[in-house]
Formats: sequence, structure tokens, C-alpha cells
Amino acid sequence: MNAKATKTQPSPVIDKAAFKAAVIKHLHCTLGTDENKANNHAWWKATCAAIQEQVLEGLRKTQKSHYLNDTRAVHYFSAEFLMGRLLSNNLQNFGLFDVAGGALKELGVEISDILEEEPDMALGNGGLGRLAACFIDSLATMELPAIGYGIHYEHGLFRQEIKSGAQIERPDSWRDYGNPWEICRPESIQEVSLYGYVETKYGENGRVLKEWHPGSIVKGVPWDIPVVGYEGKTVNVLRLWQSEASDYFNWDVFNAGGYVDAQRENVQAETISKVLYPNDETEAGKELRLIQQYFFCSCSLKDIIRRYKRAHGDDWSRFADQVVIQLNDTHPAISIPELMRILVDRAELGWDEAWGICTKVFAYTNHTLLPEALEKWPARMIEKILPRHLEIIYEINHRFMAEVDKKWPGDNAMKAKLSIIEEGNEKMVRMGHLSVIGSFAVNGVAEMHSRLVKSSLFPEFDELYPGKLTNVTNGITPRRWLKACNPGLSKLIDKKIGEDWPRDLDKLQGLAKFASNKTFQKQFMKVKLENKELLAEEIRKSLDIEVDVNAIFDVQIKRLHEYKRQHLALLNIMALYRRILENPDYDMHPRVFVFGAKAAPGYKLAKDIIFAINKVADKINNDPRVNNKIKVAFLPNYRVSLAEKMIPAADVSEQISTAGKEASGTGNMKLALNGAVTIGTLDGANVEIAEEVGDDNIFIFGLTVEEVNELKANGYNPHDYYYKDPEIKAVLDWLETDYFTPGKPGALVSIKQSLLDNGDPYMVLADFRAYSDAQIAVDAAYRDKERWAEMAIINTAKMGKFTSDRSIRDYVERVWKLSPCKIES
Ligand code: GPU
Repeated sequence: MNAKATKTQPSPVIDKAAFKAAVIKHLHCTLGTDENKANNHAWWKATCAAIQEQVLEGLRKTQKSHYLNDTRAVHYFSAEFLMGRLLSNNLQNFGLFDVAGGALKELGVEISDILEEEPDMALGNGGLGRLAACFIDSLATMELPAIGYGIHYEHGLFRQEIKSGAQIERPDSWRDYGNPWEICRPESIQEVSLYGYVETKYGENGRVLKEWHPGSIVKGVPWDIPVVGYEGKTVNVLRLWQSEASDYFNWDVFNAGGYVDAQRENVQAETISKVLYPNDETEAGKELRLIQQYFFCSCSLKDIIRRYKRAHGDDWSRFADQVVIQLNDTHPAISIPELMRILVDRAELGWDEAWGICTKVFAYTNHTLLPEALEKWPARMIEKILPRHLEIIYEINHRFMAEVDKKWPGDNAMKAKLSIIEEGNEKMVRMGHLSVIGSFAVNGVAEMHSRLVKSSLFPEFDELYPGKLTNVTNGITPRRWLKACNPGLSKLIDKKIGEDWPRDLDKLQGLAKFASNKTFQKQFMKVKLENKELLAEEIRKSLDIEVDVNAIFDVQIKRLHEYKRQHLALLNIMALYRRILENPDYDMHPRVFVFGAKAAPGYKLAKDIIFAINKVADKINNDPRVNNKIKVAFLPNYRVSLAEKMIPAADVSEQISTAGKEASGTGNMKLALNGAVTIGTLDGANVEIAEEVGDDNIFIFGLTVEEVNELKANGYNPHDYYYKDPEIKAVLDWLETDYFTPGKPGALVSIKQSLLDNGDPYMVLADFRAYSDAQIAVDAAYRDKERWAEMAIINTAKMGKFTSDRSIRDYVERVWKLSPCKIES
């Protein structure tokens, strides 16, 4: 019998007794405690240490194999990696989850309690950062040589508290009591220069040499987080850089008598990796943020070059064969002039040779069309922090302008449009243009988004560089987002179609033929109900709200943003409430609206929307006239580990962005994979989800991109909807009263203002009626239990396309040209 063909689950590398012994050993020898004294935190750390033994063994073998095979590798540069918790995934990937659970049980400890001890690694804001985490999971699983590069933020995304309905931000301290996964690598410290000036010198044959005299030097200390692939063969690394003051520089200042200044430099250096900027899809324009970007890019490039030189010395001719760097949005775009600087100023390559290398190494992913998210840096700021880089950017642009002139001779408007430099009151450097020009491939993150990147964001670049712009639709790792977070459903699927779907998600297709099977429908919906019970318990504990598990669980989880339109959902909830108050017999299936969302601390309207949701929730949840038909639960501190509890319990997935605004979305994929039915607009990856599940198994509503543009062009006036639709008027007027905020009339008025006086930029009112009708259709559909179960099963069955393994396969084929590397034991 072919063992390979039948073995589907990762086979445990050690047994229960050995695992138990390892946990005890670490309690004693790593933590200095014992079985009687240990609290859950100590048990958690000891369990991590026990599995980390396996992880590090895998890491060592992987690094050795990659080195011996001199592999080409992808380097994923990202300012954000939203990893969440690692213990459960690492156990799963080694096939040790049940072994560990059993071992701990014998020691009198529940594994579920231990898992809850782990703080989330929240080094990201939302979708972009979580995508990076899913991608490195897939890369390791597919045995591809890869390294993630980012920033070792001391504080990740803020912890959200809700006080009297309003968001309060508290610092996140994920490492306060130590992180059992990370390994500090002082042997690979790098130095990064900042500020100062550039000296022009003349070398042999009149060659112009540029020397940057930095005003400040900081140290980058690498911390490695092992990334374990499914079945634990490849263990790649996520390398995160922490900033520290570099010793000798400060001593110079110190010796000159500037003790206070020396101290200040110290603080400054450490500030660089202090905190993640909490803005999602808004470019902050802050000096420290540019320094953060440059800091991690410079460290990472030097790290890559050190590794390359170890194998190839000073022969640069093979660099682009060995190294590909994926830029996760423009946040790491400063890497392009940094690599040019290293090649031209340091390695003394000619410009053309250096540029030839650069443009074979970089590839760029665009994640948004929103103008406020397209990074632009004042040229003056770059000049101050990175004087040499600004010169290089000008040189790149100068040569690029010549190319533009060749293609469109004498067309100055075209030059102004495509230039890296935006002229105006203040000269700005467009990082998107720099990224397109400096990369060999550019991709959007869903079919529709990539089409819009080509047709509306970069149409001229598409003409200039045919074939450079392409699509790679996003994906999610099914290991975390089904196998680990939804054990009930996973086991049911295992029984029905076998156990190899976590590696080959198209296998889920096999469930489709059972979608109308009554027995399977019952089993599937029983798991859903159990997951709803768990979430109901969470809602009770966290909010003291009782919800009925037979209600429809309607879930909207994502960053709070006007374009994502949480306020559209809110208006519909208010409309339902009004209908019930007007007609106590209003016929609807009970529904629980569950929200999770953080607002950027400086985003006033987003915070107002959170406040409004909570105030409306208070009123509805405590109004006996509602008779429990509606409950609203805003769960505070939405994060990866909370998503893992909410997603398995969802019946309905809210994906209601204004068409053309959500580049892809990935929560939409996670929810559908766990059997939630989508109510959504034709936006981002919703379009592809609809293609996969079919029109009968999704609720699509609202304006299309074309209709949005047409309506805008014809002069959209939200007042038309306000005056024509009495329910819209009533609901908006309601916001102005003190009904939801007793004694404080006007507390919710900013929402009404944005939707009327401010012109409703995201066309909430234009889509309201269509949304509300679609929700009525959802309600009707849910009442047919069998039909609903069939829809839910079809959703799970048809999500194969959205595994991040497929995204990575697309990148490998279309962009990276990588081969897997078998790990020798
Ligand atoms: N996205 Br740009 C973020 O989460 N943050 C950002 O700063 C930018 C984009 C998201 C997109 O909004 C979302 O549609 C997409 O699925 C995700 O990136 C991953 O591509």
C-alpha cells in the first residue's frame, strides 16, 4: 500500500508521554516552577516551549536545506504582519494538537484554557497585515523558500475598550511577559543611516561618486518568528527588526559634552519600532512613519545581501536569479532607491547595471484605489531624512521621463501625470509611481480591483509596460480559518470527504453533492448551532447580553471605515426597529447583529459610527417591545483571536462596501468558508465568490461600479433619497433626536450630516432600499431551514479557490518563478 497516498493528517512526531515529559521539563527548567504552583500562563509557556523544540528542529533543517541547495527565495516585505496566536496553529501543523490536549489533561489542565493565555501578535491593522500572515503560512506549507521581513513593534494595534458606547484606545503590550516563539539574532544586527548630507566626489576617469554622511545611525536587531508549514516540514522565518541606539554614534555626541543630546538620540532610535501606526488605508505623512519604512527596508536589504554574498561573493550577476522581493503595497517602496544606493554608491556598479538588477528583483502589490491611501511623501521630508535617496529618485524619474517622451513625444501633460514627482505648492514623491516603475510586476488583489488598477489608476503605465500589470486574487489559509478555528466543522468534513482538504481546498467540492442530503444538512447545521452557542456565551460574558441561538447570526467584522458602510447596516437595523414599533406583529425571524470593528484613533466619523451602533444597541436590547426580534452586539477589541470565535458562528456575512472601493476583502472568504451566506455588493472578491457559489447562494444587491460612476457623473444628491423614501427620512431624523442618547440630543447627528450635508460620499442612501430589500430576502430564505442549510453547505463547498495556497501558486507562476525545496532530515 502506498503510505503517502493514505496518510492525510500530519502524523505526530512525538507521543503523549514524551510531550507530557517535555512540558514538565520546561515548567521546571525553563520557567522555574512546578506542576503544583504553575498557573495557566506558566502552563501556556511550558506548552509553547515543548512544541518549540520541534519547531526549532524543523527550522534548522530548513535553513540547512535552503543553504545547501542555494535556493531562489521570495522576500515578502511588509510593514504589517497580523499573526494572531501561534500555539494552536503550530500544534495543528505538527499533528500534535490532540497529543498536547491529552498530555495536558493528564496534568489536570484544559488545553482550551491554555490557548486563551496567548496574547495576539497584532502587528497589523487589518486585511493587508492578515494577508501577509496567511501568505507566509502558505509559503511554508508549499515548501517554498521564503522569508517575511517587517518591524518588531513594541506595541501592536491598540486594544479597544468601549466606555459608555465610545471607543477608548489602550496600548497593546503583546511582549510584556515574554514571547515564547521569537528568537533574537544579535549576530545579524544591521545599521541604518539617517539624516545628514551628501558629498559629491570625483573618482578615477572622472566618475562621480556620492558619499552620504549620515547625521544619525541606528541599530536594527532581528527577531525571528518561525513559520511552520502544515505537516511541519518546512519552517520558514518571519524576521522582524527592532530599533536600538547604535553605541558608537552616541558616544561621539556624549564625548563632545552633549550628554542630553545623546540621551535624546537614544530615545529617538528606540522610538522607530515603538508602535504600529493605527491608520488603515490613510497615509499619515508623518516623518516617523517614513523612518519606520526605511528602517525595516534597509535592514532587510542588507540582510539579503549579506546572505547572497556568503554564497556568491561580489558577483552581482546572479542576484536577480536568487532574490525576488514582493512589496506589500507601497509601504516598503523606499527599498527601490535603497537598493540602487547600495549597488551604485557601495558596490560601485554602473547605473544601468544596477537598474537592470533592481527591476528584476522587485514586484509590487497594490491594495487600494482610495486616494487617501496612496502614499505621497513631501520631497523636502525625504531630502531631510534620506538626502541621497531623493537624488536617486530624481535620477530614476529623469530617465523615466525620457522613456515617456519616447512613447508620447512632446506630451508634457502626460509627463506631469506619470512623473514620480507631483509638482505643486509642495513637491511630492508618489510612491505608487515609483513602485510601478521600479518593479517587473504589479498586481491587484481581486479580478475586479486589478481591472480598475489597469483602467483607472494606472492606465498609461499599462500602455507603456504591456503585461506588467496583472491580477492575483487574495486568499486565506484554511489551516487557521477552518481547521483550527472550527474543529466541529473540520471533523464533519474529514468524515465526509477525507482529511486532505487543508492542503487541497478544492477537495471541498466533494461536499456539494451532499448539500441537499437531509442528514448531512442536519449535521452541518448542528455544528453551526454549537458554534453559535459558544459565541452566545462570549457575548454574554463580554456584554452581558442574552441572545437566542435560533436567531440569525448576522456578522459584520472589519475595520470601521465609511467605505465599508457599517452605517448602512445601522440604518437598516434602525429601520427594522421602527417597523416593529409601528407594527408589533412585524414579521421577521429573530436576528442578532454582531459587529466587531476598530476605528483609527483620529478618524472622528468612524468613532461616531461605533458610538451610534452601541447607543442604538442599548436601546433595542432593552426595549421589551422588540420582543427579542432584534439584538445588537458590538464585541469590543476585534482581533484575530476574536475573529476565530465569530466566524464559525455566523449565518450571514455582511460585505456591503460601495462598489469599486473594497479592493478584495478576505473576511468575506473566511465567513463563506465556514458556511455563512453573504449579503454583499458586487465589489472586490465578492464578485468571484458569487461566481463560485452561484447567484442562488448569495444575496447581491446595490449599485455596480458602473452605476456608481454614472450616478456620480450625473450629480448624486442624497437629499433625493431622503425626501423620496419616508423610511430613510424617518431614520435619519431619528438620529438627530435624543431617543438613543437620552438628554443629549444631537449626539449622533454627525452621521446624518455626513449622509446629507457632506454629500454621502459612499452612497449609503443610494443603496439603502436595495440593501433593506435584500435583508428581507435573507429573512425569507432563512425560514426555509433545508434551503438555508443547502446554501450554507454550498458556500463551504465552493470556497476552494480562496485558499491562500492558490494565491501563492499564482504568484509563483506569474511573478516569482520559484521552486519548492524538499527538506532533508
Ligand atoms: N487594505 Br492599502 C488594508 O487592510 N490596509 C491598507 O492600508 C490597504 C488595503 C486591504 C484592502 O482594503 C482589502 O480590500 C484587501 O482585501 C486587503 O488589503 C488585502 O489585500
